[in-house]
Amino acid sequence: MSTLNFSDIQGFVLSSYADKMPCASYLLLCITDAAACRLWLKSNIGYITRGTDRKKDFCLNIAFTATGFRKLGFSDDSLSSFSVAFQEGMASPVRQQILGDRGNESPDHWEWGIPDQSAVDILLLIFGKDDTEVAHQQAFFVSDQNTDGLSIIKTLSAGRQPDAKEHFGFLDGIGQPVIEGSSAEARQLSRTGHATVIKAGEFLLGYENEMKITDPLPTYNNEEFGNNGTYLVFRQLEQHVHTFRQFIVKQAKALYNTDDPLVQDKLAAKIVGRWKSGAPLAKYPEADPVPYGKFSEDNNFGYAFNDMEGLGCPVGAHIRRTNPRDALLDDAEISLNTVKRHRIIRRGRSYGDRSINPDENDYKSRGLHFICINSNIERQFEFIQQTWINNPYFGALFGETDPLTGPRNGDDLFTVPGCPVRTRVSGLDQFVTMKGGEYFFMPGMAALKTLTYNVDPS
Ligand code: N7H
Repeated sequence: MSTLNFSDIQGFVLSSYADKMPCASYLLLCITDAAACRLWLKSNIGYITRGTDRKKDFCLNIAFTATGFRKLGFSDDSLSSFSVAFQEGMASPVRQQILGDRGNESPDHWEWGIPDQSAVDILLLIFGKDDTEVAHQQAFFVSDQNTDGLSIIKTLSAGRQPDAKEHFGFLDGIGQPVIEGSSAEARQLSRTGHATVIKAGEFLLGYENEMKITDPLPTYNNEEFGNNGTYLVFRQLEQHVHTFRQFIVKQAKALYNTDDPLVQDKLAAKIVGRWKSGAPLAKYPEADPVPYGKFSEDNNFGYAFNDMEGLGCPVGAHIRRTNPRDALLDDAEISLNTVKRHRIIRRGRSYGDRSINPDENDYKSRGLHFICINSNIERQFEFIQQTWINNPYFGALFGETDPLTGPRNGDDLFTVPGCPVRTRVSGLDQFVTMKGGEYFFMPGMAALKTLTYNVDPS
């Protein structure tokens, strides 16, 4: 088992900071002067939160895009040692195709991350115990005067929410892998009743991964640059809460001829794969076992032995597509081991105010700043998005995509297996819209230091 070099890893890889720091600001920055930016980094590097820090007031982390690295002087040779997806950028035509960012979700409709218009160089993540602290730190680290060789393209905030749920009303952040060697196994076990320990190399460069290899490190200045670094995926996903609610109400009426809130909640749960409380349908197929207002972080379940047909959790449900667990292949163990190569650590947070009454459209913008960590964008995040979420033939289904977040393809179907007959939900609306995003590299601390020196000699 690998021993992690905690002090060289940025803290955000190991923690979401959510318990102590419910407020966050994500600064999308443009480098206007590389030399001044290096100086800015040099004077602030001591504030970057490391894996060994136990901060109480605020945390600060940083990540770079390929355009940012280029502005800082990375040569073509250096850049070609990074992931191809990272080099090309999320808005590039190839990645757009892979991710299914088409129609009103194509980059020309985004609010940021558009090449040549609002391309981002640096992502600065600031977390704080309250909004005042975050605003204070933001003013301290980046001035509006462009004196640090940086200008602010956009500030995305994720403020405090009234409860631990996301905007559609579900508990989120339950199913997370544990990084081998991170000492988080016991905590995860006691929190969720289960811990899937995954090789560190799936989330950090420089360690062995689930393929039993240690990937070559990206280089800059020295061969070790990529050590303890990782890739961070950021997608701003707007959630249409009123549309989701309307759809559920209308479909419950059409399919079951009822306005019963319990039937409506069950249909919504079938789409996600968990009840709003967080309790998994594979284990509790009939009703939410948790009293209203309480949570369940139960993650101790599979599908192969108790719900292969999807009578509890539909095969096409969001959580079953994004982590098929032991039911991807015929053999449960091989399935589990295969799925381990396609996991991500989710670090996203909700943005925008919670809808007071989802039955009415308040026309406010809200959603999820989806962030995930993985050491191989193509094999982890992009694979989940392309091969599982967007795939119309996932799990022997036909003409269906992820009912919650998938692109609509004209058929817009969702099958809810049932006995004696299945239910076919049709006319799914678009509940989520992609608004902007980018691929970043989050370097280890020693690598960050080399960014404060001069130009790449290679
Ligand atoms: Fe998803 N939601 O809040 O309704 N997600 N997700 N997700 N998601 C999960 O198990 C949601 C998105 C994963 O281990 C839950 O933690 C929303 C993308 C993965 O069983 C809920 C959006 C991708 C899991 C949501 C969104 C993923 C997961 C159940 C978009 C990857 C763990 C709570 C706005 C590309 C599955 C939980 C497992 C679970 C929601 C997007 C991935 C409630 C609203 C784009 C891997």
